[in-house]
Amino acid sequence: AVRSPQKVYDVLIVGAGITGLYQLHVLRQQGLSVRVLEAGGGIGGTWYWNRYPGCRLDSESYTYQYIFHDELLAESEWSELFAGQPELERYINGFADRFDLRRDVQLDTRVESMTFDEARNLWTLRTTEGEDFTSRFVVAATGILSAPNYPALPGLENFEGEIHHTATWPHEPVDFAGKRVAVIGTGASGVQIIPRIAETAAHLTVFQRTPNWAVPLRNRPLDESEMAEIRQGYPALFEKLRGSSNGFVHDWDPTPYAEVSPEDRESRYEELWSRPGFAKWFGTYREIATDREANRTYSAFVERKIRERVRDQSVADELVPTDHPFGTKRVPCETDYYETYNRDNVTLVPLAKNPLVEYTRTGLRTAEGEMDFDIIVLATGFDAFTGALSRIDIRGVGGQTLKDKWRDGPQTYMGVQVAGFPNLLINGGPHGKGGIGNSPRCAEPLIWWLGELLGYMREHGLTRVEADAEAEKLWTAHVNELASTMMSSTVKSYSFGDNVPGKPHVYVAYSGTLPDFITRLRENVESGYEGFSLS
Ligand code: NA7
Repeated sequence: AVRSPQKVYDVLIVGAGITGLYQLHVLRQQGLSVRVLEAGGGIGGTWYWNRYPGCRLDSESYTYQYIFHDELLAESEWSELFAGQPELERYINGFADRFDLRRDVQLDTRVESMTFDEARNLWTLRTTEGEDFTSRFVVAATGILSAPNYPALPGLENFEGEIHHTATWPHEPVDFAGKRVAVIGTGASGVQIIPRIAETAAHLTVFQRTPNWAVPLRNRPLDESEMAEIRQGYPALFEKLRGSSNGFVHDWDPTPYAEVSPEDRESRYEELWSRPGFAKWFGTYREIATDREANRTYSAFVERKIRERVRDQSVADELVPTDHPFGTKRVPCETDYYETYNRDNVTLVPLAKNPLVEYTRTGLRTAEGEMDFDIIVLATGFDAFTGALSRIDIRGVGGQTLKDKWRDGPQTYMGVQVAGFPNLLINGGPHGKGGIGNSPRCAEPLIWWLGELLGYMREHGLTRVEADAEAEKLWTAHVNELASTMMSSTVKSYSFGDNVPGKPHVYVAYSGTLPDFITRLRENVESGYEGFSLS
């Protein structure tokens, strides 16, 4: 085919989610030519794709919004303490309109490959439609939980009913009324959608591979006077978030666990339990995350709370996790989740006892026999941290693919670059802080750093940045060493790749704290980008 000469952008950003859009704004303000390529039919990333009933934040709404613009903050209105997907999607669209971002975003454009031209220091991105885009730099804002994970269950082509993954939910509402519905998966998405489906379905069958320690979200509406009060407190709040481990308003209680009497401990647990959101996770004694004995008392407390809510204790037996201590996997927040199992129209199937075998024409076959369903919902999560990038055919120096380089686990420098892949910059992938915890809070420091770096390179006429192999080796070792000390390193989770068949058991997240990461980035700028070769 004849191709017209390519416009060369300064930067192509892949992904128009919360991170990519703000990155666009920052880089464009520096006068760089930027284009955002977005696979979705709309902007918003997570809040565009995950449109399933019950989808909402587990971070307090006002801690999650963009915080860099005073006017935007002065106008901020949140209808609920934990906003639902529709409100978040509206918010992100409002943000894009306000800063006129849409003109530089191309929707329905999925990047299939990225190829680095060593002679010219340029990347060419090809879309699934065969369109090419060329740029000096690429920022991958592709998200840490964006590549859907499907069960490796045969026979999908035979199933004649409706089937939906929570992360690719259709725009037309799915009508569960009077239907026989299956949900596979009981992670953060599963516990949100399960109670909502149960409200109207004729029958809901939940297939659970591993139970989770879900805690009550305690969502509620926010009225104008409370919002006004919240706005008053913004400067102090944002300072607090920047100083917290993961950008949450809740942070560990440093009181030494051993100094608290069992009675005081118990009343502290009760007090935390009455509070909204992650207070029940990150508001506990720090040692609950590090010390098995401390953890045991809290896990026992949460177990009691679960059992109080489930009428049939043999069902409760299945719902209480036995494979992992509280907090060693992502703790889902729920509303009416456990009560859902008291309903006559809901059945829990523990897969350890009755594994799934295949899809059939009319439903699912388990070891015990066939079950018919009108609708199957896959709440089976994501190929986390690495999936979004390893699903793109990314070719760096010498034609090496990123997928190959990461075959035995990711290698990065600060999560932002990979040796052998110059000018490719990642915000929200393995080993970095971007997208972790309270996502916008944790992505912002890297958005800032990338702005500094690209501004600096332009000022100095530099066209190539690449992480040093040695820096990458040290950072990768640092990430793995931090991870090895955590209690969660003994547990199977998506942070170690365990949920995806064939993925190596290697830590793919990053467990350093937000303030530490911010300090590193600052020092990195001051040092003239130590660990990176600029030319
Ligand atoms: P999660 O948290 O990864 O949960 C996925 C769930 O699906 C989890 O219960 C998995 O069990 C289960 N799963 C995955 N594959 C299968 C197969 N093949 N068979 C049966 N069950 C399976 O994803 P979510 O979407 O809920 O949440 C992801 C993040 O999004 C969350 O952390 C929030 O930050 C937002 P497993 O535990 O792996 O045994």
